[in-house]
Amino acid sequence: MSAATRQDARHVEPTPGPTRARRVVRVVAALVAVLVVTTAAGFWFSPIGARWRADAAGQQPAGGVTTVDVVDSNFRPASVRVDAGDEVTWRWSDSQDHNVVFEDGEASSVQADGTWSRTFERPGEYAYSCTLHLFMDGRVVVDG
Ligand SMILES: [Cu+2]
Repeated sequence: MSAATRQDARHVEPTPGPTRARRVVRVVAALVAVLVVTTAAGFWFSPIGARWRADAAGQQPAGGVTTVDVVDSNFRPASVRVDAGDEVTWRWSDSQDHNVVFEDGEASSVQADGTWSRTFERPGEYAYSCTLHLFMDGRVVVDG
């Protein structure tokens, strides 16, 4: 009985090498996961994260608004809903230069003041951003 137990113990006894390595890998993986989560959370709640959270894609478009303010490195409101044929005007009021560049190629110049307008003839969703600050983005939803 005791011999059998000793033999079982010998069989069950894991080789220390791989088990230890596996444990180290597991601990490192856990630490990396914690690091990734805390970094992501830190970013999410940082001022830049707040801008990302405020991004156009996550916002309900403001209806009946045809003037977008370019202020404090933001488009306000970042998302607007207009009717086909409407003209939307961007009004700069910032100490930094910005532009409005649409995915379809329509673009304002780089400017710190003044205005730029675009008329939207066709229904659809038009995404744009400031190419100098890629976190600045917006969209125009055009109803038919
Ligand atoms: Cu900008």
